[in-house]
Amino acid sequence: MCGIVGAVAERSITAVLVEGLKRLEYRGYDSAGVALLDDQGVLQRRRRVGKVSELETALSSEPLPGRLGIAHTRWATHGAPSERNAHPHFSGSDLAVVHNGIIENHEQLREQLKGLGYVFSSDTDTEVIVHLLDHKLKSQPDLTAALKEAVKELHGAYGLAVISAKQPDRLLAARSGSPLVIGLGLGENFLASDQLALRQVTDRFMYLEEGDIAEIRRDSVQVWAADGQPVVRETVQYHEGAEAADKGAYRHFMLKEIHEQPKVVQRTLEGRLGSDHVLVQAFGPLAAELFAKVRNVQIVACGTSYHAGMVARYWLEELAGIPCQVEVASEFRYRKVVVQPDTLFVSISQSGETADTLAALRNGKELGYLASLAICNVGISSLVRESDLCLLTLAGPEIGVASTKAFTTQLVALMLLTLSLGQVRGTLDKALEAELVDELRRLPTRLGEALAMDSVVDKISELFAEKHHSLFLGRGAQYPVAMEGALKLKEISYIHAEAYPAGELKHGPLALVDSDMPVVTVAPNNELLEKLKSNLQEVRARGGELIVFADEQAGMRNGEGTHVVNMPHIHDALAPILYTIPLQLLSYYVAVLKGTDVDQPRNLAKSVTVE
Ligand code: HGA
Repeated sequence: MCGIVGAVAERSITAVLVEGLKRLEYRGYDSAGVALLDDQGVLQRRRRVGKVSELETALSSEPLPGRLGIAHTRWATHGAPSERNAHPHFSGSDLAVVHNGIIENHEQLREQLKGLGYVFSSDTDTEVIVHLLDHKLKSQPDLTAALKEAVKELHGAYGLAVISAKQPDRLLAARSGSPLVIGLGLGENFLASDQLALRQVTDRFMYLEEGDIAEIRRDSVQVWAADGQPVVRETVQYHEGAEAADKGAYRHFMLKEIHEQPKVVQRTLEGRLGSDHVLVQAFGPLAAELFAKVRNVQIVACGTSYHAGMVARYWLEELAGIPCQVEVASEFRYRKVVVQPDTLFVSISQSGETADTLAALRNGKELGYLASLAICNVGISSLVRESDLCLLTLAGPEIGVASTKAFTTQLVALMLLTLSLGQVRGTLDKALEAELVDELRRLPTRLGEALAMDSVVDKISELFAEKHHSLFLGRGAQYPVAMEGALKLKEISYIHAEAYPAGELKHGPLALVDSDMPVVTVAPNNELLEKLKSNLQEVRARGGELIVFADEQAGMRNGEGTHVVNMPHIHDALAPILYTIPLQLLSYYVAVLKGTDVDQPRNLAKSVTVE
């Protein structure tokens, strides 16, 4: 969501802050701002509505050099996106704060602070933090000590960066519920909400833990843990190629990430497959013992990750014979849940910082689940750290807001989970496991073949140019694939799209079908194909235009109002992964045709770290 960057150095760090914001812009982008201490010791800020480039333009016409500074890109939760609500927020002229997260008791604190004479200049929850800190400084003049006092009164989630003109030797950080990482330089140090923002200046990082407060000076870093005791956090050297944040020859990050799928799926499989079985140890040393006890699976996730969970439900029940429930995290976290004995709690999130999923995991831990497993793309995320087991999807940084390679690698990870559970519990036929392991090895090649249809799908996208609504249909494990296809189209082209299990069509949605309603269908060659063909006849009979992605062996032909795209043949169990590809390409090309902001669609943000 919002991005934070901070620096304390001997050189002017304005360019470092702006470059850091640009690298984080994919997470939230309604406004941006920077506060710097200039050489006269005056704290100054620039804030602009819109993208970081607006701020950059403002800074080039009115430069703002400084050696101590904080910066922010905002995705509003409290108060409209406007310049007065953009961070950094000030108290008086000496104290500045940027914040990721939500302060839940902001109304009560605002009233108290108003009573003390503070005047508010924004509608944000964040502004209470800076005035509260200023108030604490009156009785406790040391900035670090005052921050420790102030955070005790904050309820909710925060990642904070703080600077003061009166104590210009330090940059402060506080973490509770929103990630922060310190970047270690030589004679200069940095802070960010994601290490990606700092890859240009360092490859050494120190990740703050929940409840940590850090005092960052040019030549030292001191951290205190939640219990107030000094603590040393490990320094990690980061090796992932910095080029991941670059779109190379591609027009958009989304297209680049779609085309990366064969490579990242390959990477997610590496080291996890034996000759004819899945290596259960890939889930950690405790996995085999725990998996043997599993009798049920509860999956919790949001958005695209939820669709991955829905596919996994078909797999877990069909292939491994394990009952499975799947629920969106924002519902699960507030519901009274009855936990079946020996249930494995599985959370899925690209970032591992998704607020609803994290809260569901934390609640789940109180409810008596057998163990928790995170399927996640970020190894140092809260979700991974707080789960008993994890399997990382090795998709690399995903910059496009609409998730693509994170989804397919999640599916691969969930297939590995299905096969592992079936293997350990003895409910999966050994020959079938060996066959699927073989198919998984071939999957990157199959995905490459599906990607080769890029230009065919580009042509089909023209059918959507003037359309406002569409339907996506699938049966069995392809139903969640249809849901994911509809979500992608909504997210980036703003066309209303709904997904239905094809058999449900005649129970209502068929009433919507006419020549203005394209109907997209995924049709692998399985036992449901004949039934699906009948469903498609129902659509044609009402004049609906059909776009069918069908197995080359399914015998489906182009006809009037029916556009068939032949897909490479694949084992039915892996079809959901393959059929995702043309739907991603379709939404991408429709969005390009409509001229929308593909990588940063309106109203959305990457890594949803607020509730
Ligand atoms: N609540 C603050 C920060 C929002 C945020 O972290 N978004 O991801 C605001 O609305 O400014």
